[in-house]
Amino acid sequence: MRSFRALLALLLLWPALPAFAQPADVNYDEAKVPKYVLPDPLRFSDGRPVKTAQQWRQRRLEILRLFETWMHGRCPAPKVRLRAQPPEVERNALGGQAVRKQVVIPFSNDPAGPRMHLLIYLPAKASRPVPMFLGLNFRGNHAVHADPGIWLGEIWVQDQKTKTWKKQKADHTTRGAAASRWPVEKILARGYGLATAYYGDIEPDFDGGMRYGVRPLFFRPGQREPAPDEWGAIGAWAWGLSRALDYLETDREIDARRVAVIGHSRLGKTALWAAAQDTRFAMAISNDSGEGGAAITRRRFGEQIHHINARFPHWFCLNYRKFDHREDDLPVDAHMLIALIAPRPVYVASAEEDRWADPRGEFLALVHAAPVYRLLGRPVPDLREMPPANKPVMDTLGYHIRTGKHDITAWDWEQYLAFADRHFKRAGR
Ligand code: GTR
Repeated sequence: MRSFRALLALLLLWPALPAFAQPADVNYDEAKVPKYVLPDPLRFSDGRPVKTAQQWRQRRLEILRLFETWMHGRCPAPKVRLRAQPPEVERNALGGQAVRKQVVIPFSNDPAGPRMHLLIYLPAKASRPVPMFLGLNFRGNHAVHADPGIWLGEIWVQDQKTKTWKKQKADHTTRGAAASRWPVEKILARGYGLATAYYGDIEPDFDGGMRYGVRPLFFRPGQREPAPDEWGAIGAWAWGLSRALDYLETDREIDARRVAVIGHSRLGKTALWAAAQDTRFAMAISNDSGEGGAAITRRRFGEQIHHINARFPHWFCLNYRKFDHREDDLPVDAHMLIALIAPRPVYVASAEEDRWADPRGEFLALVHAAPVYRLLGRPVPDLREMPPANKPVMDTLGYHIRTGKHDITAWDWEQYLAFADRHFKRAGR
């Protein structure tokens, strides 16, 4: 009886509980954020100022190396183009509204090795190549939409008792389970396509999951773990996004020069890193990406480096652990990650109740990336004040803070569609 009551209390409390036990040393008091000095993106490491677009191109490479060395690790350059299998195409999907394509992209010749399953929806009535949103998903392609034609793939699940992970066929009852995060019909009606893949296809998201993913495919003979400056899981997922883009480039119905890479939370960190490295991505959208994504690391508010490295030791490169409790020594910060994407448009979004991700820190990264956009002659919105809730600001940079929780919602997508319209649908395109 007592345990029944406890269970009832837990169920009633459930919506109010944070998604995980918050560490005791987390700061949510703005007055306790210590003063910090950000590295200047417009100054070379040797102190010389960056005054021209030409100089910025050199400085950009310097910053990219710093992110590779200290935070995300180096990703291997693709030596060979992966050979995708011929896609399965359904021209009458979603009641005639969409063309659906599904394609298997093996990452090696080993039939048991990792492979990505890319799900693509295109508007059925497009008369010319369409611009796209491309993003990884958390729960498998079948969870993105209830469409019964989506392959029911394998996903990684953790056994709650033994805490061990295994890969198993997804349960058909989870079809469409994440549909609130993927307003497919709306995206199509606005003239865009959507491409998505399950992030666990590239590397499963747990400490020790590396051996089931793509990273070991690039080890030197005898190598068992990445060098301190070699990629972590976020690097692997970002690499996977670039391989998905390789595929989109081969599809004549898609305009691969207008692909926005998008992601929520850890996959928002991934989207930013993908766009920072791969200049083929025409736009980046970071939804609630927080620490290690859009949020300024030097602000000690919400999640910090030591929290993330302790809970997710596989996400960043080994060198990143040197900065636990030492964020001021990190040679980069989030504004430089955004600056790496300049002059391409970047949209950063926060949610009011998502204090763990530090909404103000996410906004400030845009503020401090803006000088790079200005140097490159790109208009930026007025970022003097953080806008009120649910009032987006957008130009080449975009930002909003939405009321509500850590999530990606239909309202968030409305803003991303408006942002994409602004940049992808200008006259002449
Ligand atoms: C949290 C993590 C965040 C964020 C989030 C997510 O637990 O601390 O950095 O990435 O997970 O991806 O859902």
